[in-house]
Order: sequence, then C-alpha cells, then structure tokens
Amino acid sequence: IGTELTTEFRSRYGSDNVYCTDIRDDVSSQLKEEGNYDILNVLNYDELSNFIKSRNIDAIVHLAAILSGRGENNPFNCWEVNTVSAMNVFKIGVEQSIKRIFIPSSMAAWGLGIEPDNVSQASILRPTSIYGVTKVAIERLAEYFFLKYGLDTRGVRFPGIISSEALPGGGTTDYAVEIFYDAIRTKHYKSFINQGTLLPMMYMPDAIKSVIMLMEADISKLRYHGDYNIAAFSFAPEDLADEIKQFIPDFTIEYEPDFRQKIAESWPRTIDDS
Ligand code: AKB
Repeated sequence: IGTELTTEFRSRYGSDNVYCTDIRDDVSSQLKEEGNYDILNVLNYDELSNFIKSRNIDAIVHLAAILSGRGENNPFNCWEVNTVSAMNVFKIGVEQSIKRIFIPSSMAAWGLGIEPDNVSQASILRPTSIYGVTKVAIERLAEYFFLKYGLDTRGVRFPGIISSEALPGGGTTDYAVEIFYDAIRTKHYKSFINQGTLLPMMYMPDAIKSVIMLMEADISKLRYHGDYNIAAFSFAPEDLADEIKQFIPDFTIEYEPDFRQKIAESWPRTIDDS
C-alpha cells in the first residue's frame, strides 16, 4: 500500500511535503528517486520521534506490519512489530500534537462467531490469527486515544488488496496477486487457498482512494475511528483463474491448501460497508 500511496501523496501534496520511510532499502528505485526516502525503524521510539519532530510532520500514515501468513511463523514477533510500532505512533501523536494519523485495520480482525456473509460494522471481533489480534488491539487503541486525548486516528478494515505495482508481502490473500505473475511466467499456479474459498478483495487504486477520502474527511462526519468496514468485491481462486484463462487460454491452476486456508476460512466472505 505504501508504494502506491506515496506516489499518490507526492502528486497531490507535493514531493517535498511527503516523507516515505521503510526499514528496507530494496524498494523500487522510483520511490527513492522521486522524493524523500529514508531508512527508519518504527520500533525505535527515539529514532521515529526525532524524525517526525525534525521535519515538522503533522500527519502520519503508519503501514508497517507483519501480515497474517508471515505472522503465524512467529506470533511474538508479529505482536511486537505491529503493536509496539503503533503504540510509538500513538505516543508521538499525543506528544507532538500530530493532527491526523492513519493506521489500517483488516478483515483479519474478524474470526470466530461471525455471519460470513455481509459482516457488519458491529460484528464481534474474535480473530484466529495473531495478525488479526494485533489489528483488533490497534483499532481499540485508536478509539481509546481519541476518547482520552482527542487524537485523530483513522482506519479501514481492508480486504485483500490487489496491486499491479508491488509484490505481496506475507498475507493470506497474496495468492490473488501471485497468480498473475505465475500465469505470465509459467501458465500455471499452485494455490495455497482452496477452490470455493470466497474472500473480499479490492483493487489497489480503490484502496488508495479510500485512504485519501477518509484522511480528508471532516472529523465531524466520522462515527468511527480506526475501524471502518470497507468492501469492493469477492471471489474464489477459481473465479480468478477463469478470468485469467480468457487472456492465457492454456493457464492451469491446482490447489494445495496450507495453514493459510484455516485463516481464510475464519474471515468473512462478503463485507457490509454501508
Ligand atoms: C492478509 O492477507 O494478511 C492481508 C489482510 C487481509 O490484511 N492482505
């Protein structure tokens, strides 16, 4: 998300007014060359705080996180990376009177006890992945800091996001991006998500638009803080394979579900974002 959001922010607000950071240096050369780009560890409170203060930053979009698939390899590390970094952002938000913060939540916030179709804003949040647990914690912290200090944090519960610009990064919905690369490279895809597993998805430009619309909205219009339901469309792996076959007729798909299948099955099939 950060890759494409940075490009959009630079064109809307001017490159000099946008600071893009990552812990890694292996991002696209476009990101590095077309504006500010710095290496930063969001778990290091002092480093983050000084960075924000020295540049007079007044709004933060915090996207660093370990996603649902990778999170299961080391739940303790996932908790640390996702929640400690968010807590650093909340603390700096309060201390430096940051005007607005965006931290995305995810459909991973749902799990046990939901109606899988048209899951509502108020549905119970009992995630089964550690990533989902961190997202629920961050949603609730966003609300808490708003009530306590008036800190303006906003967020949406993103479905799987499909980008043509950046590779997926350790999520359960990664299959829906990987499939295109394998279709072009080998005309075959081995899906770790099973046939018939319907999941909510969204095209990246729509996700970017949602962040901008929410960030620019007047606070008086907001009823929620870090946890707006948002939806686009839902499909299963075979639906995507059928579409790809229209362009690559000899494309084939096989199914070899792994541990991510269980995570996918705990998520809603469709989301009510009314
Ligand atoms: C993941 O699969 O972990 C993410 C998400 C739904 O938040 N794409």
